[in-house]
Amino acid sequence: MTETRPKPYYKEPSCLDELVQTLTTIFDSERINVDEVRSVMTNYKSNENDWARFSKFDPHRYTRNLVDEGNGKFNLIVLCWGEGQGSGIHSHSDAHCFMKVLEGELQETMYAWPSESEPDKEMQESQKNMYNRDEVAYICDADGLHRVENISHVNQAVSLHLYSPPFDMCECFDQRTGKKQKVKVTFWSKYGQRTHGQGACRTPSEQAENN
Ligand code: 2CO
Ligand code: FE2
Repeated sequence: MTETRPKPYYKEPSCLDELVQTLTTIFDSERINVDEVRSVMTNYKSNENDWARFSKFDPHRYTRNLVDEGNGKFNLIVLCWGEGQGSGIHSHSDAHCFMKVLEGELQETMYAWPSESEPDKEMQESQKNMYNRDEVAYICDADGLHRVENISHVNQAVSLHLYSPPFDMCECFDQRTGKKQKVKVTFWSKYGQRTHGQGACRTPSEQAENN
């Protein structure tokens, strides 16, 4: 079949506000083209002046800072990763997940979903990817699970995440057994203002401490 819809052209966003506007236009439509979103996010060139007000670090874990709610269609979030901080292994609640590095470098380790017929088995790593400034990663539940880490001991990292549809629960997995637990994900700040949530996809030991 031939494609009848003309391919829309989105000019390079010159700042974060322009990126938000373009994303809002794209997500207004029912069908999302993953490559289109990825290329628009890649074309925005990270400028700290745009995102400094969302960049907030916590000494204990990475933070999630809400930038925009995309007219209810997506959440755009700045995540701040201190040296050595990372997430547990998690899913994405049937949402598209785009992750663009704004500063530093992030390592993504992907895992296959644990098999229900083989409980208590160590989870299988399927891929490791490094992402540098301005690169954009994509994952959805059909691709598997991941953990994201700032493995640097000297540099912080900051990333911009788009989740569509927005979600506030995800599943966290224990690497050794594949056992999962539902976790609420919240925001460390919203629109630059501090909130009082914990905020992260937690590792199993963090969950044990707080639950
Ligand atoms: N999904 C994690 C979170 O929103 C970050 S890893 O990149 O998707 O907390
Ligand atoms: Fe994730």
